[in-house]
Amino acid sequence: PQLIQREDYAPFAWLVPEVALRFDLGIERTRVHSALTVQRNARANTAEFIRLEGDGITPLEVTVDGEAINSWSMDDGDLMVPLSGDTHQIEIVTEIDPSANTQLMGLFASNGMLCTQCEAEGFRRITFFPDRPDVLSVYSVRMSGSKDQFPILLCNGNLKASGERPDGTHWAEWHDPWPKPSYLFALVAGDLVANRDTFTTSSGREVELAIWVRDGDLERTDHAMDSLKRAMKWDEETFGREYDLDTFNVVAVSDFNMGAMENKGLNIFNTKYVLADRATATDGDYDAIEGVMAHEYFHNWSGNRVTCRDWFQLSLKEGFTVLRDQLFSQDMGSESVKRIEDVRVLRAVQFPEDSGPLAHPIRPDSYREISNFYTSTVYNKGAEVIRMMRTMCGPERFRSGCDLYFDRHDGQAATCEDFITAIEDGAGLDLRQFRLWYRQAGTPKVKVRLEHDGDTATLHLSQDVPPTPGQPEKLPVPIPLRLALFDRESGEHEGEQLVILEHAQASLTFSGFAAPPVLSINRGFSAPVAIERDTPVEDLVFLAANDDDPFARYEAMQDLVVAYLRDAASGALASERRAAGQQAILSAFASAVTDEALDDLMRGELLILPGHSYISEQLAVADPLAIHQEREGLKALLGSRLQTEFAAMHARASAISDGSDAVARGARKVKTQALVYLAAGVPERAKEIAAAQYDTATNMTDRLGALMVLAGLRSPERTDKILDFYTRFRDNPLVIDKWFAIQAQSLHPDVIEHVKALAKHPDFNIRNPNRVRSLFMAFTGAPQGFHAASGEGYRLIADLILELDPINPQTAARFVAPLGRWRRTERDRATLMRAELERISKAPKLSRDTFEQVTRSLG
Ligand code: HT7
Ligand code: ZN
Repeated sequence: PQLIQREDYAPFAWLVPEVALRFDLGIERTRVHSALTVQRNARANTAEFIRLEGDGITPLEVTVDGEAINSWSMDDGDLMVPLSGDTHQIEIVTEIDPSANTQLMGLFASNGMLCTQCEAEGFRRITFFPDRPDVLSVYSVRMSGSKDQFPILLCNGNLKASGERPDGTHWAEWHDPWPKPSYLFALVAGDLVANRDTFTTSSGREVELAIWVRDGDLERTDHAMDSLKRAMKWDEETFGREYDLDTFNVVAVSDFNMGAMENKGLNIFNTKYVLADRATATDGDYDAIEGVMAHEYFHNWSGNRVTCRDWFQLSLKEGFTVLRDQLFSQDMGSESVKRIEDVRVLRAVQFPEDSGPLAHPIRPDSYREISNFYTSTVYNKGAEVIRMMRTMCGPERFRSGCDLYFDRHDGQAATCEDFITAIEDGAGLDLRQFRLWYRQAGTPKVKVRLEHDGDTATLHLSQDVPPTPGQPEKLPVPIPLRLALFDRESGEHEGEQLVILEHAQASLTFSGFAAPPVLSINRGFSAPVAIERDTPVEDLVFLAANDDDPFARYEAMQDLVVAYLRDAASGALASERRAAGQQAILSAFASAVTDEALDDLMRGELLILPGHSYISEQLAVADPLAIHQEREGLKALLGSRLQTEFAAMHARASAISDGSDAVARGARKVKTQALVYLAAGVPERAKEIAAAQYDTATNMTDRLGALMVLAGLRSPERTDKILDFYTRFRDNPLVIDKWFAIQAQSLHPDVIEHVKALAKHPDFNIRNPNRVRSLFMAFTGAPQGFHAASGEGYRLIADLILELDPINPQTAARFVAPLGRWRRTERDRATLMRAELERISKAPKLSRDTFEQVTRSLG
């Protein structure tokens, strides 16, 4: 497959100001008539042809200016139409079979309904078109089909007319006045019901809101609707962005490759991010729905009104929109807890990506299949990079920069460079060197050393951006570090400072410290970097107890545990240091459990141990089983030594009444945390408490928390509750996804056997991405199974990739990354992982998606 390079960008030779589409809808046969008004683009090179991209379709008729032509040709799936004048009308007829579309890209059938997914390059599977984001058109669409089968017909924009015919069909005409690229096109046809509401915008326009679901799911859409209205209001207040159509439709589908899609005026969502009630969705699900609902809505400006010039600019819309949804969720709940959660995801997913074979800059330089670049780097690191700009100029100036960006580029397909320039101009920042964050991959490492002499503390900082594939040499990047120096006696500091480390090294002096202060650095995680510091254990204990920045307090606890587990897992911990490390961790955890000044949501965060992947990141080459055993050993130690405290915390939290407020949510969070530690330390006791929590649960958070703990234990309660859970929820696919995931990611020693059996369960369906992810992606997070010394875990994932690739390549390719970490894994396992990648690479016919990921991973 061809390598597409950022440097090769050239504007398209033609403009397509208007598109008229006609769909005769059928599950097995949909006929598409498309009429394009095309004009020569004065800003591009002239061409004698127009290339209209196609993927797996054939033209049944082609006319130019009303005349059928035969002079068209096909080139690699694309339709080439010769054109001699400056303006033409091209009409093309295609026919597609949505029921055969297992890739879920383009027009596909899901549970008897028809829907589309066009980002990034799905529109070309519907009709021939310049399927690139810099071609913006005004769309008029007429849809028709059986009224029985598809009583609801939805498309982008506003409904203009509708009607019925005597033959049992009906039709609807939609018009979207906002020029948009083809990736934002959407249609839905099906038997759906709506939760309807309205929103009055700040300028007084009333917008009709509707969330469309299957009959029976309606009562689980209220939280999604509330989240949408909160997001609309927040975007007006915080970014001055108002909605711009008369209607905003959201449709939930159960077969979907990603979380959701921001099509103009017609967002399509994975049911996972729409449906919730307390009995079937966890607190985490509620938060995710709020976040994704906001994210897609925010795209209306950051993505739709201002879109991307080409797919290399993906982070322009995704990084910015993730930042916007993160800030929204911070404002809706606990700012510090949300920040900690976001950093946890970044370090668990993006840091490993940045240090592995798939590392790429937030603005990549090349790709073969763009779907492979919808990554944590583009999304989450992209958001961190923009967050740093905000940190450096402050929220008000950042807002001015964003206002300028939206004003300047409204209606355009823009670049990351355009965004940076607008922030520079609007916020008054100099971002010349900062642009390197867009060009360079790799997580910068910042070494920190604090010296004390007389009354002066000197802070030595140095940075190093590690080499990544194709980028052996790196330049220093500007790194904004929020820091404070604490007086040990008073436990206070004299104010926080923002230091920008611009060069490879810097030393800063601070006077007025008669005794060595305690350094708190990268507070609030002001920069997405790895801090390397030899902080004495007593300083970490001090910060864990005293830091007034909640993130830094969490970080001190994490550092304490990470240093211990890193050294323990690499066999570098002599028994004395081991005992001292354990003691420090025990006392930090004991104070976190009992500190009355902490709220439970924050307490729950402090009690989460650093994840397996983050600990692996600390080691050049990691032994996954050693990390797993040490981590479980530490949990057991904490669970047995703090058994009384955890049991008391569980009992206290259990007495807090059920609800959706922060207190009740915090209580649920620490209850599960208590169970996690008790299960590791005193399993017999934990079984009883967990079984009781399961039986008396009135909400999914409690029930699933208890089940998760039981799933890792050998016990009759495990069998009993797993069966009970299935029986209770067998009719709810989203809950059955949880049932698969809980078993696949469990700590149980027989997890591989469980996964093999679950893959044969009648409810397993390889065509449903949610189900595949809940079984197999969850399994890659069970180190004792995925990294089994026999290599069976790796084999299982490789087999899945090979089976799934012809069905749904986009989803299959996502499973390559866990195998791709072989270089950073202990030698014997590395050999096994590599062998599986090679086996995949030899498959006779691999998709572009999987081929690219496997090649990069072996490279
Ligand atoms: N912008 C959306 C991306 C997306 C997507 C990409 C490739 C294949 C399927 C997809 N579904 C949605 C999601 C978002 O970031 O909002
Ligand atoms: Zn997005």
